[in-house]
Amino acid sequence: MIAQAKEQFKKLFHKEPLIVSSPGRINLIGEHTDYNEGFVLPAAIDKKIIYAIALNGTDTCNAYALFNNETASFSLKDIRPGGGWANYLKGVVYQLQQRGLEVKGFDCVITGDIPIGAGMSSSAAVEGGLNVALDHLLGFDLSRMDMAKVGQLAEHTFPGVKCGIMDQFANLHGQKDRVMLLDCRSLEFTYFPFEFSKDYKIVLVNSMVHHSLASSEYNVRRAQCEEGVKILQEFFPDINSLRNLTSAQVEQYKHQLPAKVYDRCLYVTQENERVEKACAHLQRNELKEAGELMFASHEGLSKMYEVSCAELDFLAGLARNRAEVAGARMMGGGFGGCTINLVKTGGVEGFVAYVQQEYQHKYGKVPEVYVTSIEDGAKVVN
Ligand code: GAF
Repeated sequence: MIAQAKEQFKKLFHKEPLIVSSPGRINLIGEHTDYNEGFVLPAAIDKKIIYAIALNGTDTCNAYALFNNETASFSLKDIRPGGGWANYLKGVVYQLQQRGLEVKGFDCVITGDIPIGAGMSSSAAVEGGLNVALDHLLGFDLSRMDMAKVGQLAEHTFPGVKCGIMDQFANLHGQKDRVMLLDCRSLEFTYFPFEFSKDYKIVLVNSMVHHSLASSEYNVRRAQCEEGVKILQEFFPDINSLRNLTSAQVEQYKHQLPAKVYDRCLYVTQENERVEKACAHLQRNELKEAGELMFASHEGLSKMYEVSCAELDFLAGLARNRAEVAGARMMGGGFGGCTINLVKTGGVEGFVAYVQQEYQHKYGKVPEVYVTSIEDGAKVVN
């Protein structure tokens, strides 16, 4: 991919580019908790976006996407939302400008192998890659967390998804063979080794359903959580997010909340509790116990948070039947995309064959499967 991006860049722009590699992410557990100031357990992976990029001495940014052979250009003086994948570039540039940083015109070629709309956060990879590239080329000296905040705000203001910080954080802080526990309230995080990687593989199964509802319903879920907090503030005046509550406290006030809002709040508080328990199990190498929490997470996402779909439920159900799978659940924002499965190394082949056969039988299409490894975050490669 790097060679391809370089070659195309030279062909179009006749100079040597800087190369930046920017990964997608997985999340073991802790879904829809980040914008509720809760906990997440993500890692950067081997699927990535590649940038070949150089400054061009003008006020214009030119981009060429190798994955669909589309070009996009925009002026630094007049950045407005719109334009598919280019929206993410514009959002980053705009947010850097909002911080008072002087962005200069650039040319770039983008390619990658993160499947779009599969819940592996290709958008955060596009944002993070540009952040890292511009930081390097223009010497902004932003911290990785600041870059993550730029990407998150870009997403809020340009595509209009009111996302949390998990995806941008994971893309920019990933380390090889380490998962990260992020506290989305304090933004403190710890790395711990993915010790079980010898015995278990992270297998992503793509439902091949593209999440068209994702951005609108995502924002609805966020608003419902905020509504819940507002109502519960009457009983807990000090709270400002669901992170401040336990699931028992939410249950206690069930009748004060509209039914859907109650379900959303209960799911989030339970999921936060699951992340903490899962971490303890993973650190003791208790994969079965951690895996059970993943299945429970899926159940909550499907029934209470209502961000799954029939195909993802089917895939999680298939995994449930298999002895080689410790745990599985839908991953990311939902309404399509992948399930994440923790599968015994020796059982991967059998599991993949079983899932592909059953899924094809039911839905008439073969799911793509990615056996992933955990890798470094976004970085300059040359
Ligand atoms: C999407 C968002 F971008 C993340 O911030 C997170 O909320 C996730 O959905 C759900 O956990 O990937």
